Amino acid sequence: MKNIYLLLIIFHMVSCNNQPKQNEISEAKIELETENQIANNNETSILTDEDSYQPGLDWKLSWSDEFETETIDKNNWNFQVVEAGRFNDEWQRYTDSNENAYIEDNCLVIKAIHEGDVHGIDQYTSARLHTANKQSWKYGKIAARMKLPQGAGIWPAFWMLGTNIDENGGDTSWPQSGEIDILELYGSKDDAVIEANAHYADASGSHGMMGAASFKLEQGTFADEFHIFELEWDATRIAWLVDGEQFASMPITAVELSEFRKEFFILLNVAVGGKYAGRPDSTSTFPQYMYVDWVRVYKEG
Ligand SMILES: [Ca+2]
Repeated sequence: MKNIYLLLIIFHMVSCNNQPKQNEISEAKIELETENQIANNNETSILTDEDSYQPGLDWKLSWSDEFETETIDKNNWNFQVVEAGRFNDEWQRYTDSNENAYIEDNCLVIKAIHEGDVHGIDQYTSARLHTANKQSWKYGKIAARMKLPQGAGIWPAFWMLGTNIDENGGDTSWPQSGEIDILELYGSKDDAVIEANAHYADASGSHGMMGAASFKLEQGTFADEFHIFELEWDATRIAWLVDGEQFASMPITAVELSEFRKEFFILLNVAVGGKYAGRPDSTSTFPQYMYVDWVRVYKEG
């Protein structure tokens, strides 16, 4: 009962701008009481904060995975099974084990496990899931509600690659294939900061990039609670948002940016260690979890 009372106080505090009508308050009270009962019945629930996400009036849902299936939907996702060191000297091994990626409480969970007693290459397992050859998109709003892992050497990402990349059966090598990083978090740097970036081949065919653009939380870390990460993408520009706040954008009309005017697929992974991630050390805690409540794609119109 105490919890319900507290929730009602919180509800009144957060809704004071909207001045809800009496019947709305009653409905909310019933809803909160129900939620409280569910929470009491399932105290291990990872969905501890409310999802009030709205994509905006101009956006219509065209695809989503809400992760409400019992197991990861193979119509959407591939497991990339990769040995340690293959990408960026990363220390983890990516497996297709349900120890490293699974559904829990209507979330996709990617779990980075430290298997040994020492830190170093091939001492960890994790997962890298992608939609290549199953789902791909050109333009729209690509969004996910996620709670991120943290700590030295931990490098989670929600990102996209061009469908023509040779790594997945295409005819084009990176970076000509294009890469859009919706979010990367470098636990060795700051667990309160995520970075956006985009990679392409410049006019001479060399690796070009937007350059990392950062978003820093005013308080806490991205491991504390769920946040909404969005990419808005059309023929003229790409923009990055956290919880509705745009923090980066890049025009893509230049001839050498044609990479970004074609189909991309989505990736979700948690890397451990390596050239960019830094090194796990005695301050790192394992296992580390990345929770994805949903991934949605909206079309404008
Ligand atoms: Ca969900």
